[in-house]
Amino acid sequence: MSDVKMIGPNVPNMPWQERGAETKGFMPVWRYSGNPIIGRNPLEGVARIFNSAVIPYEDGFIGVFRGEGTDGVPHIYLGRSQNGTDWTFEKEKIQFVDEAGNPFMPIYAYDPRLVKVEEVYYMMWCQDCYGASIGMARTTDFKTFTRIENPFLPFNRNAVLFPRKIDGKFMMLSRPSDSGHTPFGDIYLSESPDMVYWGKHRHVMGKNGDHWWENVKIGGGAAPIETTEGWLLFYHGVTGTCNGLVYSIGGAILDRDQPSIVKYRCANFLLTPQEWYEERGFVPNVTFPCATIHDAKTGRIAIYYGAADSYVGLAFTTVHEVVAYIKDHSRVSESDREIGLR
Ligand code: BMA
Repeated sequence: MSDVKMIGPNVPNMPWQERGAETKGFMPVWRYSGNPIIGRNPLEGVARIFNSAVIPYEDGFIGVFRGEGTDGVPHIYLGRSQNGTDWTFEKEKIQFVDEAGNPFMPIYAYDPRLVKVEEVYYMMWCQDCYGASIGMARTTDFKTFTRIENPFLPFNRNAVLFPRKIDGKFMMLSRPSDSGHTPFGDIYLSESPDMVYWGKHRHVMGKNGDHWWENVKIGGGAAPIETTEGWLLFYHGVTGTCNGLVYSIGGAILDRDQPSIVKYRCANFLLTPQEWYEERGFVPNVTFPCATIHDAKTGRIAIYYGAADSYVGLAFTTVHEVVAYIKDHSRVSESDREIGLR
């Protein structure tokens, strides 16, 4: 156990379940016994919901969900929940507008994240801009979703905003790659004074040939959680097998003031596909974290992850357990430790 403290809001109504007897004590993360929390055909015209992001809102929770249409095309749907495990969805996909209020829909949209910075909720996702790129929108009421400038050039499919500015700047993780199905990728950090112009790009951490479970590519997952040890990042790490890719959940701790510096990086995965809903589905063997709900007072963390590109799963840990585990199993390479500018 670590005496680390989480810095952030108290969310006493967050979903929570104690570690069950069947989960091994030496594993730092355990699954919700009611998984998957979202099953197939969750609403008319949507075959699967997965890789989705949630956040506390009013007296419950709200989220943006990757809904794979029955035409095979992904779009983002709004969902609400009182307890964080039972969700209801709006029938219509989110209708985005431009800054002038005119309809401005992405051709497709997937892997959304949802992060609140200074009373504004920002969404980021992957969409087409003459190639896979990051799209962004802001809302304050979850009624009007205003798209703002695309932050990066193609090709990039995976962006995660920090929940507060650092030194007056918005900070965002992303994973540039090529136009294929992301055959490679490291996590980078960019900053912006205004959510329009992004720069000061820094390498954060790379795929790791020494950790076989993440030796193909990695990408940001949930919005980083601020702790007294640094920014706790749950991310996805990918390996290749003779039967395709396997997506696991990893953990790292980034420097609080300069998050391109990796302080600790867990050499072991925190969670890897093993349950039927993770091993079996549209894309087998995928656990893909996109959000956490966490409570600073108790240190509890609920991780929301996509499972097999078909379901949403929920897993739990505490900041004390997971930070201790990451530190105990940390192996940081020279290039991850660097500021990340060459
Ligand atoms: C990635 C993304 C994710 C998906 C994963 C596994 O490239 O498309 O949305 O979960 O592949 O299919």
